[in-house]
Amino acid sequence: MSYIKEKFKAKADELSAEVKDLLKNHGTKKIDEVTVAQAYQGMRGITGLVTETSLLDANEGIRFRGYSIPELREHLPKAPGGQEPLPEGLFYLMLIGELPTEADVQNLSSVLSRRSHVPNHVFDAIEALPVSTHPMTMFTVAVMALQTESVFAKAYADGMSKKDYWSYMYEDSLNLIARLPRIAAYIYRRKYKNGDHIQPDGMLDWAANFAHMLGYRNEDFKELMRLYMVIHADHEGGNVSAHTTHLVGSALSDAYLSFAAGLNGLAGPLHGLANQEVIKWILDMREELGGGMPDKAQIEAYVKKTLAEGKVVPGYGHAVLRKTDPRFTAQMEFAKKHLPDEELVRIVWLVYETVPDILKDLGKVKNPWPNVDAHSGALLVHYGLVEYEFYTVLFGVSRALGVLASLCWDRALGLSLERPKSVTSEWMKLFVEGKVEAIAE
Ligand code: HAX
Repeated sequence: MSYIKEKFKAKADELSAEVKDLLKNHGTKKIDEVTVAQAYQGMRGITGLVTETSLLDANEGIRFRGYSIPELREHLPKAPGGQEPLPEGLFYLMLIGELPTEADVQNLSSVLSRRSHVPNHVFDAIEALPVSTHPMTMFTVAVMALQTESVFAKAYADGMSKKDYWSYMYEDSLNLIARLPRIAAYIYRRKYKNGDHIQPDGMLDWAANFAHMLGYRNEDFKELMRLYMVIHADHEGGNVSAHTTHLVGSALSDAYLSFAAGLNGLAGPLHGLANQEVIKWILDMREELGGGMPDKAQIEAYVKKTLAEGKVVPGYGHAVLRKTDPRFTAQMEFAKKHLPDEELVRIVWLVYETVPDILKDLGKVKNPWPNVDAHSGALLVHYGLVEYEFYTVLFGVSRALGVLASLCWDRALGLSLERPKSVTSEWMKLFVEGKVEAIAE
């Protein structure tokens, strides 16, 4: 067993014992109550999930095992000569709960490189789809095709014991993370570069190799990919992609089945697809205004038009956050350092100065501030990655790090099949009239 896997097992055994005690001594203690509005309105604010890898604060933003994004940028190991954190290090942190050393990160980089072979039938499955297919659909199909490689599914079919679930989930998770950049790059080169594919470079770290296979040689773009893969990796457990992966995994579906389900949620415009919607919205605005840099009044008018058409302003708002997303700020800092004069970036900043006041004036938007998706497209366009339908695939590759680390923990802690109770509107009406009692199991 690899030393990282052994370390994970030791941590998992320790926490499993603590959770057993928690359940034995405090299992009936209430942590929340549920209102009628919460049942209808997306269960906002109900604390009903346990996710070890990260925790979101409405005002402060995300912390991964206690570390904020600025702290990750400071403390996680970097590539030689680089300044952005390596995503392998974040994966280690989410899995083990401790900051990795340089050697830990190098070890993970080479493990991922060794496991990155993708069988041909996965590429055949992608090729079977029309080139016009949305990249996220190709990506999910490819992950499903890769499910043939699940060691968890094979071991389950052979009758594995419950105590070994974590081990096979760990192997599947590492194998899947290792293979995703190759699959994503294949989709990109097939759809946008006439199928002119680029072989992996085993000497590069996970994110730099991804940039290389996409066809980008620029060192700053590699740095952007490292940062991008870190900041999109996890956002605690209740967001659609994380929750879906966890939910499907709770049926003992393997990592491939669970992650593919999560990707389908990420592909929705209110979640991960918002990154393509943002840049599309900005480019449409620029075109409608005749090209060039718009002024604040023009942006204001365009935002009001978007709202009048009954649409949302993409990249703004959040179900939990109530301040500017630190993932937006991290990208803004990157842009200030590397590409302060890029016109699209300056438009993003002017939109940031304009949109929050307009959303506040609507009186119903709980968070008028930008989220992670408001900035990412402008950075990618600068380096030449202009094919915005691909952006959610980048998000998906990164999201694998968080949701798969979580799946390892789910199986290590023996978390149960997820099965909350639902009621009908008929029941709800009787309940508010006092004709039926609240259901407590
Ligand atoms: N533009 C216009 N109206 C907005 C809005 C926005 N950016 N954000 C929220 N609202 C509206 C809602 O549509 C809702 O209107 P109705 O009552 O008429 O239905 C009202 O304000 C209250 O919504 P809320 O409670 O503030 O927000 P929710 O928790 O319901 O939804 C969303 C959170 C992120 C879905 C929402 O803010 C939104 O649609 N934003 C734009 C899409 C987007 O950027 N999504 C990405 C989010 C981050 C993420 O997951 N990235 O992957």
